[in-house]
Amino acid sequence: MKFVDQPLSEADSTVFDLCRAEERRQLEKIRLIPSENYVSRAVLEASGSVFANKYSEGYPGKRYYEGQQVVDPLEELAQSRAKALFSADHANVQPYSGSPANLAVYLAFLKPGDKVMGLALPMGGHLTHGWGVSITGKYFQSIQYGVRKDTGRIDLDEVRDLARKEKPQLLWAGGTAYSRIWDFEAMASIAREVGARFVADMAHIAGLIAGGVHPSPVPHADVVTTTTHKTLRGPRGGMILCRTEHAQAIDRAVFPGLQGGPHVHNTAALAVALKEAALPAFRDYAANVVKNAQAISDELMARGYHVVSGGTDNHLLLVDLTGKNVSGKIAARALDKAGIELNYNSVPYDTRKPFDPSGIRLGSPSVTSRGMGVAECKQIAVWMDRVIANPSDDNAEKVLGEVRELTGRFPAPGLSR
Ligand code: DSN
Repeated sequence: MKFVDQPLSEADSTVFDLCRAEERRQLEKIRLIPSENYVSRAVLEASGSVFANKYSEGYPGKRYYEGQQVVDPLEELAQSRAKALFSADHANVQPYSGSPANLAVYLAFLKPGDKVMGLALPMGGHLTHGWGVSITGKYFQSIQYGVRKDTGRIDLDEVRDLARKEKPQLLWAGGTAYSRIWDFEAMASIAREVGARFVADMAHIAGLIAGGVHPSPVPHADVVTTTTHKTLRGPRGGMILCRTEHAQAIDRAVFPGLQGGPHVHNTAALAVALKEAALPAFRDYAANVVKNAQAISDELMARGYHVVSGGTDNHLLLVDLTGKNVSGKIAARALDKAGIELNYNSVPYDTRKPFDPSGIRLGSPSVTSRGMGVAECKQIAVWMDRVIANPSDDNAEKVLGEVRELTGRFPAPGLSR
């Protein structure tokens, strides 16, 4: 059985070459998708560790498989680091990602047909906060709040009025394309007033909260869900934090309610990422993420772009290209050819379809992980403007040369040159 000992390059040169090609792509591009990042070499190494071989259904000290002598302390370590980092009573580190983490909350607290309220997807929310095409909008009655047309921001008076009228049993805060600070305390008070549980999905901003540059929902929410791979800069995965009173319901909902065995190699990588996020350097990282996103936003606005809500308080911005006479998709594709990777996105009150919307969404977590600063981010906005003004292949090609020169000067964590 010689093949089991071969390195990837020999065992499967096709996949090896694809891995190298993706590594090169991630090195050469300016990666601006706000839900992505570069994990450290240590996180990458733990993700590919022998824990991938292990089944561990259950929780530490109560498993359905033997051989948990090493896995139990590992999971306890990840739990205790998560609790310490976010000052939470309880942490479940098993969700496979953000959507399963959110589904576990539904399973813990609701029955099909119960009423939930969340920020609508086209207004910057997430599918699993009750959007119609998601199971959360199909199996539950869903009420959706939005952002104001004139400000692009959530209006808490509108949220309160809607909650009083509809009386949801679960109220979500959090989103995927909302660039302003959430008032978690006010959202919690609305939930309390109408008798709803308050759940904050901090997936996008978990790293900003860990780094102390954004307010934490933990003191205010019954439950906090998150992915672990966005600004938090951990492996692909999910996590749930909650008050002690909800710990049992949440744990049961994750396993056996929704999932089987946790992905223990991800638990290992998460433990490493949580250690990294508690370091003083991570506070600088989080502060720089915000500064960099604001630098891109300011430069784009100075060049006549409509940034939704007039700017950003966090790591991302949403740009409405309606006034630029180019769709989000055409702009995103041209920018990709120029080595600038982001995603097309609906903007609030978009008149175009989600698959060909008016906006683009971008953010600073990845470029900040490479050590780029305000000067580089302003330059990125200048290149974006050049490409959007003329999305031809020839023009994109010219910008690509300059982009490569910049990325060549900034090594990426975890990647070899
Ligand atoms: N798909 C993620 C994002 O890009 O924001 C949210 O789950």
